[in-house]
Amino acid sequence: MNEILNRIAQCVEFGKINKTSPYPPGMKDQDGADELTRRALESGVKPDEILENALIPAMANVGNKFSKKEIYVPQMLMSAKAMNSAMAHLKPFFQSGETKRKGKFIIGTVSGDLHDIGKNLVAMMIEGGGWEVIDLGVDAGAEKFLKALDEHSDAIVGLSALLTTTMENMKKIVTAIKEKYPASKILIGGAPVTKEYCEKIGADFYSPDPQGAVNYLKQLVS
Ligand code: B1M
Repeated sequence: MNEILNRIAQCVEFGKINKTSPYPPGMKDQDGADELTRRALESGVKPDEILENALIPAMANVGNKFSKKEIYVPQMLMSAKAMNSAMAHLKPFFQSGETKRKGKFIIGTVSGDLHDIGKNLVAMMIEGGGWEVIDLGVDAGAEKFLKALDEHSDAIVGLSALLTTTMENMKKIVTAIKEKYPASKILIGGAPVTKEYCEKIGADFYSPDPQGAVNYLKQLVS
């Protein structure tokens, strides 16, 4: 069992989606995360074992390498695609409730802002960390976040902003959420955002990168 889990982890870490995928060149013609995950499930490996012992550690490595600038956005996106191809096989088990997730995470890019590449990376890393992600997309205002919280009041919230102008909308969203859900935890990030700004607007945590976001969520449930 360990061998197949190691192989899935390697596919995710190095971005090997499936057998026909030409990337990375060193893994050409080999099975990818897609085929190996299907085979692991067929041979009786449990979905949460695949998540905990292959996908999560692989994505943690990806996050750490990205934080240390050992890999860049394109490699991270390939890892995300490989992880998604594995997750497609696991999702039915999670959705049926047969396998438990660590919790729920609502994420969106704030009102007026259409940048979603960073937000998607954070969402993908958190999903890879074993959380259910509710992605509100881009241009999401307070109303949208509150509606999602009405449905998932135990969820942790993440806000992303890439513009100095739209960053100001984080304050409105944080204020509205804290007013209705004072116990909620809000994590913020995005290129112009800082720890000082996070403290100023009353958000709970600032992370400059996806791995920091994963670590924060992990620490909240440990
Ligand atoms: Co725009 N854009 N853009 N843009 N764009 C920037 C952000 C800009 C810095 C370019 C520049 O002028 N040098 C500038 C902002 C200036 C400022 O406000 N200080 C800018 C501008 C001005 C604009 C427009 C206003 C341009 C115009 O129309 N005149 C316009 C605004 C549209 C709008 O949003 N309303 C605009 C439009 C666009 C495109 C649509 C063309 C496109 C977005 C496509 C898309 O996202 N689907 C785009 C792009 C691609 C960029 C740049 C080139 C790249 C952004 C990106 O994806 N980076 C950007 C310049 C640059 O950064 N070099 C730029 C890669 C991504 C992985 O990084 O998003 O920072 P990032 O995410 C990081 C971290 O910040 C963190 O983790 C990620 C991974 O490390 N992170 C979080 C992000 N969210 C997080 C949340 C967390 C935790 C961590 O917790 C919840």
